[in-house]
Amino acid sequence: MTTEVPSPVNISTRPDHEKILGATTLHFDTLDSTNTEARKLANQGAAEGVCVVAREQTAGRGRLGRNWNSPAGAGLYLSIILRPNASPARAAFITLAAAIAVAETLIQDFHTPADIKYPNDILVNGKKICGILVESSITENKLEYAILGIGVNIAQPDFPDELKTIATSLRIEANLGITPDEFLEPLLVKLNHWYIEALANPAAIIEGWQTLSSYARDAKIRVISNDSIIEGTTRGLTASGALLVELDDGQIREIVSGDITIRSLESGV
Ligand code: BT5
Repeated sequence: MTTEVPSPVNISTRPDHEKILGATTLHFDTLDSTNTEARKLANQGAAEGVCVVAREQTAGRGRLGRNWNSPAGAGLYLSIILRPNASPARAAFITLAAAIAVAETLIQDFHTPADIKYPNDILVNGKKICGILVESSITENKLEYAILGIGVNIAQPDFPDELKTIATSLRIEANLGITPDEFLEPLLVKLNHWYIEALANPAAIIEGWQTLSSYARDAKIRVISNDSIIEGTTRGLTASGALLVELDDGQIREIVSGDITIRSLESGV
């Protein structure tokens, strides 16, 4: 029995790109998940910065195996291999750095008001336009590699019923007729910048994230995790990237990204 191995339809290189991320980009037509493909390449020794892009994903995923809706040509689906010389704890900064890069691209390059919800959602007008999934490979307490997966809704005119009230796209919000590839270029520039900051100057990530997120400070939220629900008011990020929440009785809790869902008690988003 032979199994079909997907192969890229195009490989673009940016030789004059002084930066690392996306210096080589493999473009696929259909993949199950760009994160799975990037992980396979990383296990085969692919270099830091190799970027995998698919026009369509048949099994795009979010955290804990949740589904990421990935119709052909409508969204940007990309995964980048990262090999930071850093401790596993630094992976949290990669998620925060990527969120800043996506939000800045929406705001600066496409004039679309973007907000960041801890830990991994980018929202426009209260609906999710982008999700980020960082999957790490850790050996002997060292980060061997991390796969940074980003899905951005670009050209969807609408969404399936189950996503209609929570998802949006650049086309819906800004009425822009751009393609996923046109979003990729400015995004890579910002990802390069913020990835370098995540490794060299994490305080800049904390600062940048807090500036862009309306959830960072004084937001009344509910935090839902596997075993508990708490409500309180946000009090910024710690130096290690956890979200501080003050409960009604004045106690302060540190929320670490993991599998949590946050809802605003004011807007419900
Ligand atoms: C995420 O998970 O938000 C991370 C999504 C990462 C997707 C990228 S695409 C490229 C790369 N390859 C992959 O296979 N994945 C990454 P989470 O926080 O668990 O949110 C998932 C939830 O978002 C789902 O349960 C739905 O409720 C919702 N959702 C699914 N598809 C969506 C879409 N296209 N737009 C907005 N929301 C969506």
